[in-house]
Amino acid sequence: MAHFALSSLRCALAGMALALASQSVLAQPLSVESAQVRAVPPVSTTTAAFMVLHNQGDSDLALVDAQSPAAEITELHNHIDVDGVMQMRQVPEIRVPAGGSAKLAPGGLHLMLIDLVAPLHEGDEVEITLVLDSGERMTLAVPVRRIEVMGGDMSGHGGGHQGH
Ligand SMILES: [Cu+2]
Repeated sequence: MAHFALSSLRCALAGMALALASQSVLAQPLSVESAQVRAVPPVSTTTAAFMVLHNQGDSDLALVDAQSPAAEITELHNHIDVDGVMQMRQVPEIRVPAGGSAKLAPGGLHLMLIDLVAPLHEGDEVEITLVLDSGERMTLAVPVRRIEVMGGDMSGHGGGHQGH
């Protein structure tokens, strides 16, 4: 009996190891298009990153966090209309429906890079890691580009980040 119990325990452990191994080789359901970071003057300590997220998977996914060595803080943001004034708000996640996409663009959803560790120059590449609700991560090398702003400048950003 003791022998039987031991071998079934081994079997369970082997099964667990197999499950972990197969999880780590799952194909990434997310692909990223047109990623770019806005070039800002050297005096600016914040900037934004834009991209289009495509979900080729069968189930909805969500971007829940982003990290970059180029900034002390990276947040997920959206612009909302408050009494006719566009304001930036931090959002807990950016959902990407199965078979669909989410567009991060000026005036809407974006990744906010706060407290840049060094000035960004046009043509530089910024490393950004996207963290999904599944725990999967995807690291991108995102080019810094000059991006025209629709509807005013980024002056709303300063007031939106009190406490940093
Ligand atoms: Cu922002």
